[in-house]
Amino acid sequence: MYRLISATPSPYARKVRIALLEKGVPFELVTEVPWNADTATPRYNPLEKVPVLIAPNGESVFESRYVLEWIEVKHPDPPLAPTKPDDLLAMKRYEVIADGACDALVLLFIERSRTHPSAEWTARQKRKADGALRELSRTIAGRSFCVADRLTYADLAVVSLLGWMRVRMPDYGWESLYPDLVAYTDRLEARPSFQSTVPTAQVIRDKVA
Ligand SMILES: N[C@@H](CCC(=O)N[C@@H](CS)C(=O)NCC(=O)O)C(=O)O
Repeated sequence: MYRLISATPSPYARKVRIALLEKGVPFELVTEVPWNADTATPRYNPLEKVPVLIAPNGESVFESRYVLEWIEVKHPDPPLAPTKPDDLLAMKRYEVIADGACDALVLLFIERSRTHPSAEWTARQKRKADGALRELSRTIAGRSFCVADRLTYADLAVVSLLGWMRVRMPDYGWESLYPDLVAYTDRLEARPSFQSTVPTAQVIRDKVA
């Protein structure tokens, strides 16, 4: 049986959880708080981040986009990547934007936890997230799926980003700016694999910044 080292709010881990559920691959969910000093995460990933997928033979696979590629190779059915080359590239572009926005927002989230957050750093990361959301709205508005009229890793990435924002940054204001993104993400959030992985906050006990 697979084991997935995950964190309840993690947008990166959520993509992997949804992919395994959509493909009907059984796994044991191991929940960690990767920011805490006593997390087991470094035992499985030298980069000390979740998600980490541990295969039945003990192999550990980390870095969410690589984990998804790995799953797609090992468990191709049902496919979550398009076959047409241009659709594949379009899917990857969405993943880059959504994961990049997550990266900026996680930095912003950590910065907010400092006693004296840097206004410059905060503005820099927010600018990136704002730009990503603008681009996602421009390209997704009115669509049911990002590419190829069916569920792909692009949708997993975009919905995981927006779901994380709802939990960790409820004051961000993207929902009033981008009603098209709300309609898109709410439709997908109704799928069982998305419903059973809705993010929840975790308390980070230790000082990390
Ligand atoms: N690029 C990584 C990002 C993963 C990531 O940043 N995970 C966060 C949780 S949401 C984490 O484990 N952070 C702990 C740390 O950076 O020390 C991926 O896609 O897997």
